[in-house]
Amino acid sequence: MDLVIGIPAYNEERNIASIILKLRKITDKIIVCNDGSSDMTGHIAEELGAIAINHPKNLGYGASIRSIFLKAKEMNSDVLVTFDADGQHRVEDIPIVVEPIIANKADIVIGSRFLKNETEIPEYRKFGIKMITKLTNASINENLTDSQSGFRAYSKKVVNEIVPSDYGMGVSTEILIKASKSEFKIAEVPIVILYEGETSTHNPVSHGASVLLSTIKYTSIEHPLKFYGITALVFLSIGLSFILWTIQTYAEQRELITNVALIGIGTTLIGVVLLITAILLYTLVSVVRENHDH
Ligand SMILES: Nc1nc2c(ncn2[C@@H]2O[C@H](COP(=O)(O)OP(=O)(O)OP(=O)(O)O)[C@@H](O)[C@H]2O)c(=O)[nH]1
Ligand SMILES: [Mg+2]
Repeated sequence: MDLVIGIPAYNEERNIASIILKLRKITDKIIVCNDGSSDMTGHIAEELGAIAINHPKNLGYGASIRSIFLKAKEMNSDVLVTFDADGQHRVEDIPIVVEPIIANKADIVIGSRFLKNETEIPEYRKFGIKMITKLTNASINENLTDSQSGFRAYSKKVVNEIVPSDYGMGVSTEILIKASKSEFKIAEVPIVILYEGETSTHNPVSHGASVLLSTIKYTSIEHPLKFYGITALVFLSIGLSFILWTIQTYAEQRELITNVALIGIGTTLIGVVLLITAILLYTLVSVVRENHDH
């Protein structure tokens, strides 16, 4: 079996050397996508014999996953494993993540951080990842525990067919949605995530918010009528009941409660905008899909 390992790396000079040296015991096909680092990441990767892709500037995690996918496709390997550069993933977990692909049981295998109890992820991160995973599950009809893990294995079929396009952390969800559309089988296996010292590249709040937003983007575009339509109906019914309340009190007491009226009008307007969005998006998505199929 021909295995290639892809590492997205941004300013990881502290960890990248030891990771490459450990991975070389498993395969000599190691792609490091150095995403415009301002440190020695790229040099170290090249010196240690990794296949280095250098982005001229920092484009984002997803852009690196895209570059890694394209390179792996060109190399025509049997399995692609994506592995973080910050030292949080264990090299000894790689065979576990690869196994279901070799056994032909899955096309994508996610190394889940939530299937073993010994993981020590901070509570706020757990909460965010679980919420985003729930949203992703609802959209692709799966029952995953960790849609955001960067430790994954992909079969040759997946690498040949899927071209990731999200430049940010939203790429994890994007790939799953595309995989689900192509009816690829997604499996999960337990991995251990290490939290030792400072490993995060991004501020957790902005990181969480941007992943949440892109997840909403991907899932809402799949079902625009459901997503925006239901929200619109909620706003409209609240808005209209406030307006009715205003009319009723006016009829009974000849008195206008301005606050209630304003809330009513405001909420109704938001509802109308959402309803229009739902219809527009639904039409747009249908037209695009039709053109796509022909
Ligand atoms: N190419 C690229 N890689 C990045 C970027 N930001 C982070 N990474 C890499 O993506 C991997 C995961 O990044 P982290 O910031 O640790 O994200 P995380 O593991 O989801 O979050 P933590 O739980 O805080 O560690 C590491 O290998 C980083 O080097 C970026 O802007 N570009
Ligand atoms: Mg990390």
